[in-house]
Amino acid sequence: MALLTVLHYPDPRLRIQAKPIAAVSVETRRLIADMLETMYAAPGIGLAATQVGVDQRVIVVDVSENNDESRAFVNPEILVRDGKEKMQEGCLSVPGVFEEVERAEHIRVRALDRDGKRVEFDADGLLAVCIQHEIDHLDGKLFVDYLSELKRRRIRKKLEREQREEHERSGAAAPAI
Ligand code: GNR
Ligand code: NI
Repeated sequence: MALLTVLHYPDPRLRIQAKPIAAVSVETRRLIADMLETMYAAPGIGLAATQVGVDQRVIVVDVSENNDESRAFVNPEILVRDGKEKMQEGCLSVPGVFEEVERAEHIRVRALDRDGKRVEFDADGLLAVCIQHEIDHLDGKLFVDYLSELKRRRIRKKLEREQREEHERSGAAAPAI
């Protein structure tokens, strides 16, 4: 297993539309294992392949208390959306930012599991929010896209500054003035 690097907003790779997986393979299962390790280490309750620079439609989630209910979905699709719910969201690709987002309260999901078996199920609460957040990543969408332009711009500036400072701290040559 391996820890993967999580891309941070506004990295343009977070805007790539991920491609469906033709068949769940041993490589897919390796990606899932690495994504789960990365998600638990972060720690987070979900992770999309887009966030680790892989343009394939794979997500992992675990919304359990004890981090012992990992789920992986390949080519996930939302078949039905019902009701509305506001929840405070965060994102490993937008560190330190937490904002309310409105999403469907209940969803019906179709996907392949890590064995390539077709699954279909209903989700609500945190699981429904998390799955919608992860599928958005596969479509190049981030939770900050639901905020006002002003808020998003502030968040982008803050993260750009943090990434610049991190780059300087990690020993990059100072620009000659
Ligand atoms: O760890 C995460 N927590 C979270 C909280 C509320 C709504 C969505 C999430 S997903 C996030 C991990 C992440 O960035 N997944 O893409
Ligand atoms: Ni996220």
